[in-house]
Amino acid sequence: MADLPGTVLITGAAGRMGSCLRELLPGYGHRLRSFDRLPVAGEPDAVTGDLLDTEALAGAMDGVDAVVHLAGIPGEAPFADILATNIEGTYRLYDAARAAGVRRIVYASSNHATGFTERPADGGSVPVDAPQRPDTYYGVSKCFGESLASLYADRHGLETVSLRIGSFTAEPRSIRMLSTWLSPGDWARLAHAALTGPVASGHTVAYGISANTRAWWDLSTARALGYRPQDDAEAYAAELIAELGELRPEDPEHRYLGGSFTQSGR
Ligand code: 15L
Repeated sequence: MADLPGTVLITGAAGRMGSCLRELLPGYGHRLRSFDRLPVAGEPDAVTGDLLDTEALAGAMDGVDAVVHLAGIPGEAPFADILATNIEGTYRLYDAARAAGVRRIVYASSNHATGFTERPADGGSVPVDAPQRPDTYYGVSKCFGESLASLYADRHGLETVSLRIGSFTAEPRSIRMLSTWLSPGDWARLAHAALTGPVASGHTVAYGISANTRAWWDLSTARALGYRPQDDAEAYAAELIAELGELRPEDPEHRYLGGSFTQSGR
């Protein structure tokens, strides 16, 4: 395993996934700096700024070895908003990192980059090299981010890891989440592995879920980074199924892994 990076910049640090990393990653020995549109209390080093603010981004990169890029719109939105924040903003983030000589970027992609993939009929898992099949403009922006990561790895030699996150919640809350859940503890394990593990051919794409018995996605590339998930949504299955019933043919995720995102209809 590679050495621990120096300062790790977390964009979207005030959000749910960022707050989890701010709490748990120092326990793995990481030194963090937060970047968010909202002020992050209690962190003198935190940078308050927008992804489109090139100057704020350049300042935030000072002395940074690796970035975990979480900032962005977390679901479907009008295309103009997705374009500005998720596409233009992600480009500006990558380019500021390149200019500052950052070594590695870990990018929060999403399972919605492949949301129009059909659920395997045999109950097996979808391989990580299945083609991109975005289910929304949001999903398209995640495909863009993955392509940008590949370009910056090939052209500029940045190490990049794109994590197709499933459903990050304290506990699974739906039948779909029995397959897609990523627990807070596993999220910290995955982020640590993505920051420190070996990156094959400059850019790695990995799904980000817990060790769910009903997993829909193959975790082999996440495991190759050193990720060892410890939680399994199955522990909640009996209770959730008693409350909600099994997946029915009319449920959107019965056919497509992206579930309701495939029906967002914008
Ligand atoms: C995502 O990408 C979203 O950011 C999150 O809010 C959830 O909807 C998640 O996917 C999911 O698929 O559950």
